[in-house]
Amino acid sequence: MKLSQMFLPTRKEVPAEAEAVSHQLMLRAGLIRKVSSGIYCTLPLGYRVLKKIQNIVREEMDRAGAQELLMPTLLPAELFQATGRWEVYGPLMFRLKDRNKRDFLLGPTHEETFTEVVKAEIKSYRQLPINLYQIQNKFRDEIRPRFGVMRSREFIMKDAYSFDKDQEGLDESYLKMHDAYVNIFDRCGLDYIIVDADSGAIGGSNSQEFMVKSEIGEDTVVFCSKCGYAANIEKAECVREFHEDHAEKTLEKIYTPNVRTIEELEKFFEGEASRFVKTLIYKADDKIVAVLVRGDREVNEIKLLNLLGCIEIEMADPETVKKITCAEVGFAGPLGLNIETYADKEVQGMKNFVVGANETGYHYKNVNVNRDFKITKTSDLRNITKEDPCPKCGAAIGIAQGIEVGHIFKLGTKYSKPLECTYIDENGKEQLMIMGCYGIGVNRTMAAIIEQNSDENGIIWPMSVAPYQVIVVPVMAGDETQFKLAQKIYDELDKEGIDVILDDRDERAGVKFKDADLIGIPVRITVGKKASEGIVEFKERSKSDVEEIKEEEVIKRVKNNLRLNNG
Ligand code: 9G3
Repeated sequence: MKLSQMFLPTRKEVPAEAEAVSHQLMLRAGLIRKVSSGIYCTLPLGYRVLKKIQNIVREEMDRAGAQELLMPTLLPAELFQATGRWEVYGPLMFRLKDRNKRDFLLGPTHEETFTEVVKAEIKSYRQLPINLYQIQNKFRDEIRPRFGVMRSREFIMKDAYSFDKDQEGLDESYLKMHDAYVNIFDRCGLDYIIVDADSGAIGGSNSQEFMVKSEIGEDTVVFCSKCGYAANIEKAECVREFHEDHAEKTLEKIYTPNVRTIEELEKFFEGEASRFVKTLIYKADDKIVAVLVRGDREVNEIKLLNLLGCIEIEMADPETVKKITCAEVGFAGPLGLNIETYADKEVQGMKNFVVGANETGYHYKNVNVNRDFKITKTSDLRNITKEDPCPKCGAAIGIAQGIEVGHIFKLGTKYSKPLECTYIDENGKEQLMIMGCYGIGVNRTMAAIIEQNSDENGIIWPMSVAPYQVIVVPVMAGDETQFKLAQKIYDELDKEGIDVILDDRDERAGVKFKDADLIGIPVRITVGKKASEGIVEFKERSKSDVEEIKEEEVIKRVKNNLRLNNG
């Protein structure tokens, strides 16, 4: 490919709306362009990377015995109505009607679709196990698309579904997928950890996430360097028991004008945040509930979601809070609330604490559970903190941000049961198939690779996914000797089947070098003033040193480099 002919709109300036490095670089390096909020087009250079990632996924999935197929993205509502997911996913699901006013959706995931197809065609235990997968666009109407393709409303997912006779079979299929994912992310050059994760609304027994450590990761990972425990904070258990056994003091209502936040409460009452209990009002699907946690804690919304068994929760808006508590935000408390009240188990163990009085300008002090208000249910509802012990071995834990690039689930009969996906076993008895499902975010994987492989000059593609493996740069535009030698080297590399690009643009050397660094091609062959002596420069994007080599050595050096970098 010649750069002068390539549709490669690189940009110098960093777009204001791009916060994440990968988002900035994907725009500047001409890999993607935004079409609408959370909707991107992938330009030629970016698409070459996506295809390489998809091929790595394909090779490893096929090697693990999975079979690729392609489902429609346009799905009939009946599929999701059969599992009750048509209603519950609410605004997250893109819905539309066809010309006959029939309900359809754009597929956010395909459990139902795969299960229906397998149910229709597989009858006997002899046909099991089977693992089917696709690489296809998914649609989810995210509330807050952000970080470019990291959280978008249309994205490419590899989604696989395994069907087994029994639990042991699923355990085997799951392990094969686990190992395939290790190969995939290793070959993509990613530094990741595998964490226990919440299975959420998708349900099923347990799941694991493949997390790429990055400070812009939306997920928070808890890990113990002593015992190897690693879990998404959504799932990490707070195991420390907490119990105060002071005598219960008399309840007092205190005038606390304009004291709303925990900090203001700490100043007013000269106590620390652990003496207060926050009352947060949540909208859980269409129910309003109160959630209590100690003043210095955070509600873990996934733990809350699982406790309430609903699909979507969000903090109630100020109007609702005012209506429910008859007070401005900041004065909410559990006393006299006639809504379900859920408390983190730490609150259960507290004595004589402070809460809002459900009256603007007032708080209660010396509040005690049971005497002053009832808790509907107590549960571990808070986020683990660095001060908490490892849930597994009690040692100190670490907490870091991560980007989820893969997620594998043991589903059991979560979908085969409602859809009656059964087979006839060895004894002629009808049995439910036991399922697993396995996802990889392809665009997100590309962005995560950039997050972990870039510097101030741009992207540093690992050879295995680089859009081109070599860029040949003649330095002096218009210098016959240099252009001829550059063209010769380009042709030889091309003939060897190496992905090579020639920067034949009529540009200054500085611009060419800057662009080569920005788009992150792993190897640069520079043809400069020593071209007349048959000498060129060999430079790796990931290293600073530049080596002069004879033009006859180029093919060998490049092939050597590809071998070393599993290109
Ligand atoms: C929906 C909508 C959004 C969703 C889902 C369903 C996430 C949904 C979870 C999964 C689980 C696995 C197969 C591949 C691996 C991940 N967002 N999930 O089920 F209707 Cl609108 O997608 N699916």
